[in-house]
Amino acid sequence: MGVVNITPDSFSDGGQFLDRGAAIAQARRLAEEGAHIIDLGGESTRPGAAPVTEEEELARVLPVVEELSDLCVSVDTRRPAVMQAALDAGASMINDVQALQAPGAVESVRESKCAVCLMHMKGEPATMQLEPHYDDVVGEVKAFLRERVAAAEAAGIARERLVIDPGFGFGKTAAHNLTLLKRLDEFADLEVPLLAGLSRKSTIGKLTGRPLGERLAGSLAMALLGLLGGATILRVHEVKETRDVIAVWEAVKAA
Ligand code: 9MG
Repeated sequence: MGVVNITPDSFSDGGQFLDRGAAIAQARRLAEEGAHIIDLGGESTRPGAAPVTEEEELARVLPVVEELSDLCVSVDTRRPAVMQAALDAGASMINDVQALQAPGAVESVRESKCAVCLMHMKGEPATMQLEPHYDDVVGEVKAFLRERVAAAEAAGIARERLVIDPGFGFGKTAAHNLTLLKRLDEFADLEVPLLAGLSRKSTIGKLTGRPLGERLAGSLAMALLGLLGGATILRVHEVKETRDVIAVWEAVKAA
């Protein structure tokens, strides 16, 4: 899954693709490099990001979705109205960092055949990194995802449409993120495909001391650890290099 943020202030590529043409070109480049899914976002969930109105989010995302109708497009949004409009415009997946908890979110996706990513986040983006606490981070994240999968199924969204994501960096310290990554294989018993978003995240900065623009090696190491832990979708900024990691990992598995 290749990331294209159509925002002025996303944590890793804010401002780069706010221009519609640049966002479309970046999506096409990532697809050519081997991304199977393009994840478009019009709202930054970075702590401290300026709030965006629903109208602005729609204006950022919809024209780009419409231009990419030949690709498998995911839209990263928490807003039911944006989900609905994105699906009408041709999106194939909704990536919801709030796991369809907003009122009306389940209804927005239920009638479509789209895939849905249910992600764990503790708290709200603005405050989630203020001393997050867990007694058992793996157990609590798993219990949340189990409950959200059950709620989606009960609402009529078939399990085959669902993807789960522990939400690295969303209300988690570096230590929480590392524990989740080390024990990622424990999510297998939820029997839903696992997405991991580790690319360029602040834990890499913490471990390596590198600023955002210099986290490629750390991101690739994280990608490999995600694969080893059972992730089948990697949400990444650098697709070409991540494809190489996957090629090496697949060759070793097949040897
Ligand atoms: C939107 N977004 C930013 N980081 C993410 C992650 O780790 N997973 C998912 N599903 N979405 C993310």
